[in-house]
Amino acid sequence: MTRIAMPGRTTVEDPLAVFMAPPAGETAEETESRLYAEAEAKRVSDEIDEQLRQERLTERRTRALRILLLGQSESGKSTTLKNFQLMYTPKAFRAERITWRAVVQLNLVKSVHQIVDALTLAEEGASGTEGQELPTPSPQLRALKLRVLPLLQVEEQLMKRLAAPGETDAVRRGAAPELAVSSTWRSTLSRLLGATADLEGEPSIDFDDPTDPAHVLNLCRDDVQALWADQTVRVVLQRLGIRLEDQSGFFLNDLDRLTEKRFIPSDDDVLRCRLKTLGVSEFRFQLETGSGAGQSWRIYDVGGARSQRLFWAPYFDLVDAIIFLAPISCFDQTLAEDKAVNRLEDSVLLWKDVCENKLLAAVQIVLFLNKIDILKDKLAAGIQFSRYVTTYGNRPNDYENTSSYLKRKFGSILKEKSAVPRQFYCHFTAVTDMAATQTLLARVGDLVVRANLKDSNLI
Ligand SMILES: Nc1nc2c(ncn2[C@@H]2O[C@H](COP(=O)(O)OP(=O)(O)OP(=O)(O)O)[C@@H](O)[C@H]2O)c(=O)[nH]1
Ligand SMILES: [Mg+2]
Repeated sequence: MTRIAMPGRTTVEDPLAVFMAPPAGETAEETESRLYAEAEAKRVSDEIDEQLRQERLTERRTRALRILLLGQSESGKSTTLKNFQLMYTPKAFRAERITWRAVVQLNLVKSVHQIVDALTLAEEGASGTEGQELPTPSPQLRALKLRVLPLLQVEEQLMKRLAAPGETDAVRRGAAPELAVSSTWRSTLSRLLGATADLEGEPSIDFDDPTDPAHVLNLCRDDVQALWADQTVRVVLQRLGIRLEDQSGFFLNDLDRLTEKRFIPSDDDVLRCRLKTLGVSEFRFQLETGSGAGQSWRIYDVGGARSQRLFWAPYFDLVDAIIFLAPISCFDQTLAEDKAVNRLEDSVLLWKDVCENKLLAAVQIVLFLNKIDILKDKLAAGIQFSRYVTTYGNRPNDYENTSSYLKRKFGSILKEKSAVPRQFYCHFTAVTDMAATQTLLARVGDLVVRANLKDSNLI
């Protein structure tokens, strides 16, 4: 007979053991039939459990799983969303190419605009960021600059065409105007521009339309090429601290292809072009094949600029997981919306806020330390990490050391700020790298599915 010890008392009989014990004086035959009946009862009970588990599984699967993309402006949220769209709804994604064509053209012209502005500063005798003298542009270079000026009108025209009604003023403010649109406006525009689509969902483009910016771009191609290759231009940009090649939406190295009159952006162009998000956009899809078939998903992409962050909170109690993007290449940059704030510092503060937010205490966060390709280029170009991140001290100015330093920093914040302990899922990414990103996103999806099943005691 089983006895259990009760503190401060004499031992008593375990009531469950008493209840479960075989009847006294049971014959061998009775034992056999009792054991059979017990096994049968267990089988039926297991069958019912399994049935309930399957029902709960189906119920879980019909509930959409939600991922929220967070991070400062230009951290790569919309680019991550584009990867999801390319993976799961490629036809619909490609049907929007006509809008992306205009965005790529706009991005290209923006780089030309920056060169023109830099040359104007040099002509006016301005000095560089460290007080250095800027070289004086030669008459030939000045003539070249004048020849590309029609492109600034193209920029104006594209901005007007792409901006949602009423948004034009907001985006034109400031020295470096940036176009920002909401996802609803983008799809409307896509439909307006490519009024018809072929059977593959490809929009048809009227390449002969004389107002198509491709015509001016094509005419200015050689001059832009010469401008970008000019040594004086390179020195002026360098002394002004402008690294066009590290900026979002840099396409000057693809000039030949982009200035073709029949240019259609590739998937890669669409991932690399820059269009700032306004508001929140939701992408829905359902998996058709594989182990997660039937599972519905919602991905939410928000605007990351400071004025946009107030729209985040309403999504906090809806989500199953967060992908937080911190662009670690921007250690030497400041926020477009506040020149006094270092971008890396802003990402770290935002990460702290997200980790300690009570509404998100039970939400799994996956961190993407993004733009590692640009980080590598900057370090290779000799830009000193410790000059901007003084706590880095005199450690080597290379990718291995800087990236692992940042990973530790973000990891320790997660540990310190999470009310409920969380696993630290951290990946070094370049979300413009389609193949690597899509593999990673599939793994993140699996993680969310597993966490969701575990929460419901289904695994
Ligand atoms: N080279 C490189 N470019 C990247 C990477 N990730 C994003 N970009 C580019 O950076 C730009 C900004 O990315 P977005 O995805 O628009 O940034 P966002 O976080 O949505 O920005 P907001 O909408 O303003 O909040 C785009 O031109 C992207 O192509 C990366 O890892 N490497
Ligand atoms: Mg965005």
